[in-house]
Amino acid sequence: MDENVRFIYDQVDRHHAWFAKSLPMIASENVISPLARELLLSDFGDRYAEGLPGERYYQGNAYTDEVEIRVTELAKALFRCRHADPRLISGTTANMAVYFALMEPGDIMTSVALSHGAHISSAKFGAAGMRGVNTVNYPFDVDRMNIDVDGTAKLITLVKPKVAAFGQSVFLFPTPLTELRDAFQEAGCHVWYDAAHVIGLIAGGKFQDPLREGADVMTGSTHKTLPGPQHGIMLSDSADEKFIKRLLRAVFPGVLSNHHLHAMAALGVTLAEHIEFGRAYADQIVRNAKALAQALHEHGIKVLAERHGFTASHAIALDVTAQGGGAKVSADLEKANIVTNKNLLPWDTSPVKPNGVRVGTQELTRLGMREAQMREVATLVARVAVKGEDPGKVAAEVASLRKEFNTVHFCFTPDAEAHKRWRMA
Ligand code: DSN
Repeated sequence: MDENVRFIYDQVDRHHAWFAKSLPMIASENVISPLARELLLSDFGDRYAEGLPGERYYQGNAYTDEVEIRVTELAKALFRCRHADPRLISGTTANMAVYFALMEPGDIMTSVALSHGAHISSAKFGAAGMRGVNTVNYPFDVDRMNIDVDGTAKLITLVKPKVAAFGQSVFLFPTPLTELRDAFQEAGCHVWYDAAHVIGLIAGGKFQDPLREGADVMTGSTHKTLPGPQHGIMLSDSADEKFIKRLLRAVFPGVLSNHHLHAMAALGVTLAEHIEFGRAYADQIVRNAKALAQALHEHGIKVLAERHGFTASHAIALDVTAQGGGAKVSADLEKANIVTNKNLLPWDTSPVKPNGVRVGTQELTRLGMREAQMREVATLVARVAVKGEDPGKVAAEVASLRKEFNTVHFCFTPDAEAHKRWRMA
């Protein structure tokens, strides 16, 4: 085998072996189901399909069109909405499409600040700023780890933004959209909810229901609490055809040419699986997050929003200032094969030296772990982060815990004959 090819295959093999004995707890990741994964290898990934089914710029889309129509219907059913666009190739691309559809350079958008957990695509130096959009941030209630409702209502009424944007990457509690309805009306603004982190919880009937609470448009990635392929989605329940047309045109030709048909097909499987298993999955994710937070708190780690039950989502935020800071703790945990990320806390002043660690339970839940395992995970984390034990020693116990949890749950069982028919030999 060519040396470069060998090298790349070797690294991927090593990565697989590493993750098989690790505790993956990055809040933005997940593992795809076997049936969905299989589709990522299909010939759909070699094809082009610009535009909408039946109105393509390429021939050869007979079956990809059928799939896209079905995936769109599944998304509309799961999210109970009139419009779904499964062509977005990522959450950030979906967000860029919102900027193209609803904002012009110079417009004002109100949004959550980065230090309060917002995503980089809403930042001045991210996609928002690059579209020329001026952002004004909401006041934040650090104790509740949520926007301050009264201050936010006042700000929206005063600033009258073109778009009021919501959504976070450290997304612990539902956004009080209903309470802000009057402010939206007074400002005459569009309401956009970036659901990337919590979209699987929303679909599973947990967290909140933004499209019923005042959001005109909801975007998301499809590989976090919705455990699908790395892809994106845009949803709206608006009955305004002109508004939907603006969204559609912003997706194509705005931010997309082709749209990664293999991932779109895999997303269809994920949506079908979430219709079947999503409620149970979302419920267990949140239970696990609460159990993990409580156990870490009992081990002496400062978990944010203690007075409010720590979290209502898949994620928890740890203040590890006392343990040496986010960079040190996440690096030490990685040596024990516990994979997390350092994260800014609301009061952090240096983005390169954050004092937080963000943790998510969606992937461990997908692997079948429940509250009892969360308590074991908390003990392993504390042995490294609080007691300063040798991470190498802890890694052996991480591997032994992981041994019992190595299959993907909350998904259909593959039918060996059906799904391997078209596979290349
Ligand atoms: N930056 C990702 C996260 O980890 O939240 C989302 O794109």
